[in-house]
Amino acid sequence: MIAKSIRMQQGSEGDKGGPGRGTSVITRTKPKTKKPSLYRVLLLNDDYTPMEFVVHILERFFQKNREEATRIMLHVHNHGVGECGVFTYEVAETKVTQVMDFAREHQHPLQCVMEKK
Ligand code: TYC
Repeated sequence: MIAKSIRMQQGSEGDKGGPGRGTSVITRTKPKTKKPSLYRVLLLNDDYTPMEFVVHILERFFQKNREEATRIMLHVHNHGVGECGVFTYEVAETKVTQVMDFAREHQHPLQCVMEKK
């Protein structure tokens, strides 16, 4: 976002610091509060990963309770894809890596991806 509100400060003789006469600095008056872009972390369905393993992933890495984890797992199973959560870029990237590493360790073909909202 581009700051809309700026104010001119004129330098003058006798100033403690800052620019001298005839020079100026622009000072931001409005707090800069850029909202970070958000990313969905998605699980993809496959025919081989056990349902219970997917529920465990959702509990362990996405802090879902058993009921919510089961609901999301069944949604992915029935629709092919489903949302585990929405995070900033670095957090989403970490979740995807954690899930992919854990699935690979257990030799399941589960796929986890992120997409910009
Ligand atoms: N389709 C899998 C099965 O029938 C279960 C499953 C659900 C797999 C969700 C992946 O992301 C997934 N065992």
